[in-house]
Amino acid sequence: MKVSDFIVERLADWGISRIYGYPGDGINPLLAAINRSSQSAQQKDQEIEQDQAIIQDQESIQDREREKAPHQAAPRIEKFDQSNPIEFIQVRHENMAAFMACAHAKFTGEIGVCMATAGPGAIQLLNGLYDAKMDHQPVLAIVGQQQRAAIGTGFLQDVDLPSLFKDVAHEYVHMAMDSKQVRHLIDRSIRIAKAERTVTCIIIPNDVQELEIETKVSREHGRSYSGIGYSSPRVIPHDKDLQRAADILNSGQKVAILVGAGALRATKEVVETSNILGAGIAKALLGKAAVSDHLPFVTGSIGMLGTEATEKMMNTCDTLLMIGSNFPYSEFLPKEGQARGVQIDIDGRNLSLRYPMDVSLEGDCKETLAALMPLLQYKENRTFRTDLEFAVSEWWKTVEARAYSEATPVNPQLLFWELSKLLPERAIISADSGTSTAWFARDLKVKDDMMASVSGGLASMGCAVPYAVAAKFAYPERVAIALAGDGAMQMNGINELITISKYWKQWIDPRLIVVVLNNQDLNFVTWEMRASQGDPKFEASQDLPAFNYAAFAQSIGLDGIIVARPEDVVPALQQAIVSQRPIVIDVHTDPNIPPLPAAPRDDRASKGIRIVHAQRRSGHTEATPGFNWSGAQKHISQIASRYSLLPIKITFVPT
Ligand SMILES: Cc1ncc(C[n+]2csc(CCOP(=O)(O)OP(=O)(O)O)c2C)c(N)n1
Ligand SMILES: [Mg+2]
Repeated sequence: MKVSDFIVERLADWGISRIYGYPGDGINPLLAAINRSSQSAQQKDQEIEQDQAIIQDQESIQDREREKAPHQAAPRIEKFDQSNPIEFIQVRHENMAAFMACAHAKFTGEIGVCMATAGPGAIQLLNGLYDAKMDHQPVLAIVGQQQRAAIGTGFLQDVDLPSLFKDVAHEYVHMAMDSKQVRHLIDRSIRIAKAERTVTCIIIPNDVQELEIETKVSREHGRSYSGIGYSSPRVIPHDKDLQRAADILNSGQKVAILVGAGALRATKEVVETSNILGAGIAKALLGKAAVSDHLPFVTGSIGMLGTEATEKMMNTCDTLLMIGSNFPYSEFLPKEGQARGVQIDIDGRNLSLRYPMDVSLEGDCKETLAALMPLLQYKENRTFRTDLEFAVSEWWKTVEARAYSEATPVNPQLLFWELSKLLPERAIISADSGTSTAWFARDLKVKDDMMASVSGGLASMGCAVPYAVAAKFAYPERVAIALAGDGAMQMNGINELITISKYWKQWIDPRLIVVVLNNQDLNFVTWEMRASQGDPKFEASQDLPAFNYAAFAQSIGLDGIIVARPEDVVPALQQAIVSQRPIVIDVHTDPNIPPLPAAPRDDRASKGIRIVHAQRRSGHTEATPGFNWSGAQKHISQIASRYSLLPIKITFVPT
C-alpha cells in the first residue's frame, strides 16, 4: 500500500468525510489516492446495490417458501452498509479552504480538514488557519512539499513549510521524512487538534506520498505504534470551587451574564441559570447563537457593536458571570471593583484575563452550569431583571426606529430588521468583517435553533461566503445565509460564488442566500477613520468600484436580485427564502449610516460629532451624495444628550 492510500484510509478511520482544498504537484499522489478511494467506494456501492438486488430476489423467494414451510426456510441474509469515501471539495483559493474547514468545525463540533500544495498553495492557507486558531477550532491542514532531496536547494516552490506554519500550528507541525512516521503524524495531528481545539499541520513531501508503507508492522526500537480515537473529557470544577462561585452569585443582587462561543452548546443551562439569578444575558460576537434574541432578558451584543441594554446592565450590575467568552474589550465590562466576578471557561488560560474574577472555574460550560445550578438560590427580588427587560424592549424599539429612518437608497438596518422576521427555522448565518458584523451583532434577532458565526478573533474579511458554503456541505437540508460586504465580495466572495454554482445541485435543500451590502465603500473602516481620528473619508483607499453582484450570480446559473429601494427589501428576502437555487441579493445600502457604538463612553460621541465636522469642513459632502446632514445631526445630538455628553457643541461648518 502507498503512503497516500494509507493517509486517506486513516483519515476515513478517524471519521473524516470531507476535505476542502486545491490541487498542485505537492499533493498529486494524495489526490490520486482520494480518487482511488472514492472510485473503489463507488464500485463497492455498485456491488452492494447488485448484491442487495439479489438479496431482495432471494428474500422474496424465501418469503414465499416461509409461507409454505416456515421452519425449513434459509436464514435472512444481512444487508451491507453503503461505503463512505472522503469527499474532496474544490474551492477557488486555499484561504477559502481553510475558512471552510474552520466553519465546518464551528458548525459541527468536528475537526475540519483542508489540503493545499507546496509553496503558494500552503502560503494561501494561512489566513483561514489563523481564523481557526484564534477562534479555537480544531482544524488539520495537510500540505504537500517538493520531494525530500529538493528541500533546501531553492528548488521550485521550496518554501520552508515547518517555519511557515510554526506559529499558526505551533501545537503540532511536522514533516514526514519516512513512511514509518505517517501513521503517528496523522493520529497525533488529529488528536492534538481536537484535544487542544487548535490548528495542526502535517507536511508530506510528494515522494513520501508515493512510498510503499508496511502495513504489517514488527516491533522496532524508536517506532511509535499510535492509535485512533479521541473522546473529549468531562471537565467540571471541584465542589468547593463551585460552592465559592455559588456564594458570590447568591450574594449579588444584580447579576449580569456574558456568554461567548463556549456557551453555544449550553443554551438551556445558561437560560435556567439566568432565571434563577434574575440576571440579564449579554452576548459576545461568537456567542450570538447561544441564546435567543427573542427572550426579553437577553440584552444582546456587547462592546463597540453592543446595545444600550447591555451597556446599562454592565454599568449597573454588582456581579458578573462570564460564560465561555474571551471578549477582548475590557472597557465594556464593569469597572474594576464595581462587580464581583465568576468566570467559567474550558481553557484555564482565558480565566480572569479581562476582569479580575473572584472565582475562576475551569470547566465545560454546560457541565459546570449543570453542577452549579443546584447550589444557586432563586432571587426573589426581580427588580434588576424587570429593569433590564424594560431596557431591552426600549432597545428593540430604538432598533426598529433606526431601521425605518431615512436613508439613501436602502438603510442597512432595515435589511437586518426585516431579515430577522423572515429567518427560516434552523438557519445558519454568517457575517463578514465590516458593517455587516455591526448589524449582525446588534440588529439581527436569532432564535435558539439557529447557528451564527463570524471571524471573531481574527476579524477577517471574506469569511461570510465560505462559512455559508461549509454550512451547506455539513447541513445540506438547512438554509445558509451569508451577510457579506461588497469589499469582501470583491476580495473573494465573488469567486466563491463559482464554487457554489459548482456544487449546489447536490444539496438536498439548495437554498444558500448571499446578501451583499453594496455600499461601494470599505465602510466600516471609513467610519473607524472618522470616529477614531476624526479624519474624513480617504476616497483612494475606501471607494470600491461598482459591480453587479446579482448579474454575476445569474451569469453562473444562480439567482440574483438587485434591491435599490427600501420597499423592495421584504419582497426580495421573501423571494430568496422560497428560491429553488442559491441566490445573491445585491442591496444598494447607504454608506452614511454610522455603525456608531450604541453608548459612547469617554470621548467617542464627541468623535462621532467630529466625524461630521471633519467631513463637512474638508468639503467631502460632494463625495458622499445623499448624506443626510440633518438626520446625522439629530442622531448624534440624541446620543450626546442621552449620555450627558453636552457641552459638546454641534456645529456644522458650511463648506
Ligand atoms: C482580510 C482583511 N483585510 C482588511 C481588513 C480591515 N477591514 C475591516 S472591515 C473593512 C471594510 C469592509 O468593507 P466591506 O466588505 O465593503 O464591508 P462594509 O464595511 O462596507 O459593509 C476592512 C478593510 C480586515 N478585517 N480583513
Ligand atoms: Mg462595503
